[in-house]
Amino acid sequence: MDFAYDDQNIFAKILRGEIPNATVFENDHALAFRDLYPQAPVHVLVIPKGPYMSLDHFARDASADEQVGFMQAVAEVCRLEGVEAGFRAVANTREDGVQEVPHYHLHILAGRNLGPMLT
Ligand code: DGP
Repeated sequence: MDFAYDDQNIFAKILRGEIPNATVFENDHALAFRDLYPQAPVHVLVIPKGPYMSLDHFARDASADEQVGFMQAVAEVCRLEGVEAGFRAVANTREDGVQEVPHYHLHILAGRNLGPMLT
């Protein structure tokens, strides 16, 4: 699998500070910010700071520190957003997964019953 990364994608621009975002949490390896088009009362995107285009790219090539830092950011988002009743984590991937932005991001959705996963 060739994971070509396009550094002109919108989330790369957010990471470079070229586009504003509503930050929820940030650490050395990840940034979490609110989705511009929320589909639930809580809709946060967690992205790695490194140039990874998808979940499988990140899982294959990111260092252990990057992967731990990313998951710690997920845990912090859950804590800060108070998702005791539950949440859904989604990583849309490439064409069939209908991924719009080619920088790996995990959607964290919560705050209402999200219904069945597949439609
Ligand atoms: P997807 O690639 O299909 O998993 O979803 C991309 C998500 O990114 C979508 O829910 C809308 C969100 N989004 C797109 N552009 C921006 C932006 O400029 N800022 C923020 N905060 N979210 C964005």
